[in-house]
Amino acid sequence: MFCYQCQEAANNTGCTVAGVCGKQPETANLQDLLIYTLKGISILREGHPLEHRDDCEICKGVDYFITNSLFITVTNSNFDDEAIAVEIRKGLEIREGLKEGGCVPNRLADHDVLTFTVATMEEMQAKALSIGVLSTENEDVRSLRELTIYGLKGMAAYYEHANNLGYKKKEIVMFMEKALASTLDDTLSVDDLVALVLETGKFGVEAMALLDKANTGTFGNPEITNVNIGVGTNPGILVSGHDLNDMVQLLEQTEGTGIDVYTHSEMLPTHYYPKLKKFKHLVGNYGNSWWKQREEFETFNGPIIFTTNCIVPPKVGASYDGKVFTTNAAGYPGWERIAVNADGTKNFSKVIEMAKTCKPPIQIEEGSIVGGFAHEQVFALADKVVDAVKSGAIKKFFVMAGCDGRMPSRDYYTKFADNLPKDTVILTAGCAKYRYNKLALGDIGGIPRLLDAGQCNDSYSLALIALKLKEVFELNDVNELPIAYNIAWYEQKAVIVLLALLSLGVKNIHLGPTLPGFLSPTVADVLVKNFGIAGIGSVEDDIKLFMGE
Ligand code: FSO
Ligand code: SF4
Repeated sequence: MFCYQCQEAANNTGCTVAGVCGKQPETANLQDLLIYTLKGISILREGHPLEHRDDCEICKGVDYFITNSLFITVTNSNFDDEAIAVEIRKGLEIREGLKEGGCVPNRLADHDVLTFTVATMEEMQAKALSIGVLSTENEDVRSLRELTIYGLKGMAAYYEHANNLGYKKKEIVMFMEKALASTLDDTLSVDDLVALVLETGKFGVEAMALLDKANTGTFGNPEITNVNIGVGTNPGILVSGHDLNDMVQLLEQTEGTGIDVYTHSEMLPTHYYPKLKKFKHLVGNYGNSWWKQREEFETFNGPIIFTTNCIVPPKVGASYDGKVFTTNAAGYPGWERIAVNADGTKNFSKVIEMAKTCKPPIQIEEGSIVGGFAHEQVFALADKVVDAVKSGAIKKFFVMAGCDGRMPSRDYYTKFADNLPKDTVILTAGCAKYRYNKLALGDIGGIPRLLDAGQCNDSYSLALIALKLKEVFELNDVNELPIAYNIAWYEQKAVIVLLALLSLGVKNIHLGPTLPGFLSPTVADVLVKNFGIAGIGSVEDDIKLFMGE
């Protein structure tokens, strides 16, 4: 195996024996082969006109297959070899169906990706050895191809959530196909691939905008909310991941059953949406970010649902091992999957019945945290914010969005938030917030110093807020605003957030705790020279640097 797609890649160069995330080599190989299979489908499908996609029998379900397969390969999403093998077989069937239906490639017509066959697990493992990341020899080309693919994985994750709520945009999937096909095209130069990376960012903005529309259109605009971090006295179901469509169905199905529902990690923003927070049995947020699950699931007592990543393989003998369910792209061997019914709904009755037999959660924290500062809520406070900037009460905003992770060096973000001057405000989104969302950071004239917009995809809200401030202050360039970007990354959704910010013209983003291992020195140099991308240093030095001291 060779995988270097996340921030925890071994030695920041790549996992080769087993994943730091717990991914076994066989699983990594199957994920590589699934991506390879998608490239074949993409070559056949990239030219399909938009109109044709709705009424073509062969194409039905292919958009979903592509996005869901990309999502399956996102870090910590799916560890289930059998399930991934099923997807590979499905992918080959789709490829053959497209060929039989008369689809002809516009490029790469002789490529192995259009004809290879594998049926058994052994054949898949053998095939995977020659098509993985290292099969691209030139390290710059490899870096740009993988940067594109990781951006697509993040984009696919966001697209899938929007799609689950009935919001689609075929142009986004068409771009995914073009980009996937391009990663096999040896005629493309390094410059072409740099342009492809930037275009990926542009479509990343589109995917995030679509998801924002889906979430706010379905559940209303997030509003300021105090979220309980203690527990109630009923048994509970804990929901992790990012899918709000699963969340609403579970809330409806648990209403009146005596079962409480809790959010974990990236599900916290559920509490901010008017049409979700109205459920009285949505009791609180239990615990912290994804990597704390091994201890927090032990004390929760009730069943847990993973609607997406981030899954941490349980320790042998973990008490919750038999109580975890997965759905969508998430999967873990031995954990039961909640399937989608023909009408698009899901039946959570097994989880609910299990919860009834469980003890209530053990309280691990008490009090509340505040959030819900997505674009409309911040726009509603715009006058206050603008006055505070004009009066000098707010000197600077810090965008500290992104992911949390296990590395002890991520303490940097806690210290950074804690040591920022008191006349600064942090704008956050994603699970990165758990490094500082329980600190007593106070407020500035009633504006909390930590404004949580929501999940990592809600970084889109932070971009809209920046654009709004640019308009209010009549500036020409978003980089003239008193906003600094100190972003933490872990997996591929953070990659698309980064590329999206670059495509919106944001410069001088600091990225940590380490720069991605998949950036070759040349590609890193391009990002540094054109966009001012930088890593992080010490808390003291960085605060001085950002504050212009
Ligand atoms: Fe975190 Fe995991 Fe949302 Fe990621 S829970 S790390 S970037 O999946 O998607 O922020
Ligand atoms: Fe390693 Fe990250 Fe890949 Fe897991 S996802 S194998 S930790 S690089």
